[in-house]
Formats: sequence, C-alpha cells, structure tokens
Amino acid sequence: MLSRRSLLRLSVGAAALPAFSFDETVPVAKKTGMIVRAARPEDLEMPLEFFSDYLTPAEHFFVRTHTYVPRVSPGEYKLEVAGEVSKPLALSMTDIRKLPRVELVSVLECAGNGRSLYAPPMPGLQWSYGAVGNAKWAGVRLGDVLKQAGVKPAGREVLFDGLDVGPGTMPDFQRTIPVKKALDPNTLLAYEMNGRTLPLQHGFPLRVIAPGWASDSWVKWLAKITVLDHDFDGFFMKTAYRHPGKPVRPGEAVPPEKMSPVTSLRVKSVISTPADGATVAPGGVVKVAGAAWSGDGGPVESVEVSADGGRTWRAAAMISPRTPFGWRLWSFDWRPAREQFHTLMARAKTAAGDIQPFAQEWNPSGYQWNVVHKVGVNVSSQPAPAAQPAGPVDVSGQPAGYRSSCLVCHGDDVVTQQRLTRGQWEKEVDKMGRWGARVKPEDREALLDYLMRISRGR
Ligand code: HEC
Ligand SMILES: Nc1nc2c(c(=O)[nH]1)N[C@H]1C(S)=C(S)[C@@H](COP(=O)(O)O)O[C@H]1N2
Ligand SMILES: [Mo]
Repeated sequence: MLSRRSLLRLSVGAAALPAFSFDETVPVAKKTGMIVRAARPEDLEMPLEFFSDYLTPAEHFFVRTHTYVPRVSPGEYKLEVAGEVSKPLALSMTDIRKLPRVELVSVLECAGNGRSLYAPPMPGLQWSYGAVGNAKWAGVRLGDVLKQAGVKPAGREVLFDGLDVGPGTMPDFQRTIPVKKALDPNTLLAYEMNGRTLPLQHGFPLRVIAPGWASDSWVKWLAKITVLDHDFDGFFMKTAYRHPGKPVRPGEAVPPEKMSPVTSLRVKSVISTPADGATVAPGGVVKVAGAAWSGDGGPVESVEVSADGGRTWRAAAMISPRTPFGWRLWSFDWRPAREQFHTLMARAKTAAGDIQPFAQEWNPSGYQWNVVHKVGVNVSSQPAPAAQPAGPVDVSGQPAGYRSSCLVCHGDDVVTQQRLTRGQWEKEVDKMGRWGARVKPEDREALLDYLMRISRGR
C-alpha cells in the first residue's frame, strides 16, 4: 500500500493517474443512461426515470468514489480483523462464505444526495435526486465475523478501511461505526448485489451494508476491520460527514467539533414520472409514480400526492410491500380535467409520524436533503415547445498552471459543477493544496478568476 501511495504522489504534478489493469475474474458493471457528475474519479447519478425499478439494476446504480477504483486481486484477497479483539483474523473469501448467508433489501443513499438543491450552495458533488438506489444484498453478518474474533469489553467503535488510497496527501477514506451498530443483525458484509457477485464499482469483493444509515458508512473494497477503544480521528469522521443536528443560519461556518456524524437517512420520496416540465393532454389518466424510503426509524407507511401545490392531498397506492430497509414504489392515477399548469408533489410518512418537510434546515456540507419533491406539469392540447439544452461550459483561456495544478487528480467536471463565491474558492484551493496541489503564489489570482468563470461562480 505504501508503495502505491508513493507512486501516486510522484504522479502528482506530472501526468494523470496511472491506468489500472483488472483481473478478468473481477466483475465490472456496465453503466448506461447515467448523469456523469465526475468522470475521473467516477461519480454517477441515476436519472429520475429509473426510480421505477423496485430493485435498481447495477447498470443504473449510482456510483460514488472519493478517489478511484482500486485494483483487486481475488486470489490474494484477505479481510484482516484486528484491534481490541481476543483473536485477530485474516479471512479469505472462502472462509467468509462459510459463515451463515444472510440476504436483505436495503436502500443505499449518499449523505450528500440533493446537495445541489441547497441555498446558499456549498462545495462538493452537486447531486440532485439520484445518489440513491435499492438493492438486494447478500453476505454475512458483521457480528458473526466479530464473534469469531471476540470483541474485548473495551471495544467502542469499529473502523473500516477499503483498498482505495487517495492521490497525493489526500486523507484515506476510513470510517467507523459504533460497536452497537456493528453487532446489529442487519449490519452485513456483502459479496452479492441483486443475486450476482458484487461489481467492482460497488466494492468487490466485500463491502459494508449498514441499513438505514447514509452510505458513507458502507465502506467498499473492505480490507481491514479494526476494533477501537476510542473515537477515531480520521478526516472522514472528524471533518467530513458531520451535521450540526439543529438548524443554523444558512451559510454559517460551524466548527466540525460542534457537529456529529451523519447516521440515519431521512424519510423521503421522489416522483419518477411525469418528468418536470412535461406536457400532458387533458381528459386522460396520468400515472404519477415514484419511490419512497426512510432511515432506521421505521419504513415508509404512506405517500400522498398533491396536484395543486399542496392545498389538497390524496393517498397514493403503495405498490411494493413494507420491508425494514427497502424502498417502496407508489403510484397515483391523476385525472387532470382543465388546461392549466400544475405543481405535483409527493410526501412520504412513516408509521412513527416522521414526514417530509417543505423547507430544509441548511447545513454546512449539504447533507440529508429530503424536501417534498415538486414537478411542474402543463396540461394542454398543444405540444410543448422544444427545450433548449444548456450549452457546454467554456473552459478556454486556461491560466498558467491550471492544468498542472488542478487537473492532475481529477477532471474539469469536478470543478465546473460548483457554484461558489470567491471566498469559498479560496478555501477550496487551500484544501487542494493540503492534498498535494501545487499553485505558485503568483498564479493564484488568475487561477481564482478562472475558477469563478468556468464554474457557476456567484
Ligand atoms: C492531489 C490530487 C488533487 C489535486 C492536485 C487537486 N485536487 Fe481537487 N480533489 C481531489 C480529490 C481526490 C477530490 C475528490 C474528493 C472526494 O470526492 O471526496 C477533489 C475534489 C475537488 C472538488 C470538489 C469539492 C471537494 O472538496 O471535494 C473541487 C471543487 C476541486 N477538487 C478543485 C480543485 C482545484 C481548483 C484544484 C487546483 C488548485 C484541485 N482540485 C487540485 C484531489 C486533487
Ligand atoms: N472504500 C470506499 N468506500 C466507500 C466510498 C469510497 O470512496 N471508498 N464512498 C462511500 C460513499 S460516500 C458512498 S455514497 C457509497 C457509494 O456506494 P456506491 O458507489 O456503491 O453507490 O460508498 C461509500 N463507500
Ligand atoms: Mo456519499
């Protein structure tokens, strides 16, 4: 691992990351029809139309990679279990498969899903609705592995480390969950997704399944589990993935130590059809449909639909059964009579009474967006005018050093999707500097001007 990281460090400032060769026995999912938030490293969002599937096929399942997909050699793979345990382990996939097999359906949703909908904006991938999917996972209980190792009474947190290593001096993606969540019978180490071997992009050969929790805890390419007797202080626990836990003034800088780790997902629904901006003919039946899910506070009980901006609500039919962690498809037959514009909304509720809000408490990193989804539909016998696609961003006129300072570890798309103020860009350039970007002091102002121009700078 050390040698791999130093190789990456050397490549910074010189050329793009080295290309990885894959063992043919490693299954790679083919992706189609996805919204590319970033090509390198790969971050793919699922368009709304695919919320029509109960189980999201790997082909349409969103992808989130902080660094890049690591090279995995199945023959050499071992899962290490260490730390506060009486018997440290090194398990092969054959050893792991000998433990009882468990299957469960669960939603996997990125904590940052919906970030682009927050105002004021913040840096990060500008996800809209589709950094989420629902799959049937199969594997073993993490608790069964930990029982084999024997967690000592001092054990408090369980640290997960995957095979991926960041470029330059970027902190490693390492995450912990409390021992209590680790021993929950629903917390799994999965080797299958939707009845097939887990694809490489989703964590082959083994990933964490933490049902009901945001997917930053669902570590992929799991290589090492360490039981700790203290709070882990890595970047991805102590700085990233934290929420103030109460409303704060929008735009406020909250120190990380005043925030807590994001855990449970929130109750949420999305409208898969009709599409926002659609035109439908009057007099017929329009199918309004989508998916709804929640976190560890119990499944979604009902979804209501409004066609008049929230004045009146009607119950949707729940198509798929209630399961502890899967999403539920729902559908509503809408009969618009008059030619007019309608604002459709869908609102999910759990048995415990958790319900989606109409306005979201802002938080510094834009986590856990679950505002009632709205789509505008025009009821008209006239066809809709052709939509004007947004033109490409003009990335010409690169200042000195942009390419060698900023396009070493990732592409332009990571940069152009941001909507930041100059002050936020300055902080972003400083953060990248800490991770290994080299910006000459005399190039900094021109670089900031350029970043404001090619992104949707405010
Ligand atoms: C040493 C490698 C490296 C260099 C050089 C680098 N970046 Fe990054 N940057 C990353 C990685 C890795 C991510 C993705 C982090 C993630 O997804 O969690 C990232 C993410 C970002 C993001 C998304 C927001 C965020 O903080 O995650 C922006 C914006 C960005 N970089 C801008 C820049 C700019 C501008 C430069 C040049 C000054 C630059 N980067 C140079 C590694 C680098
Ligand atoms: N090893 C490792 N595990 C990881 C990540 C990562 O970058 N590296 N990203 C996490 C985040 S933030 C998310 S949202 C999910 C995405 O899972 P998916 O790509 O299978 O959809 O993986 C999580 N597990
Ligand atoms: Mo995420």
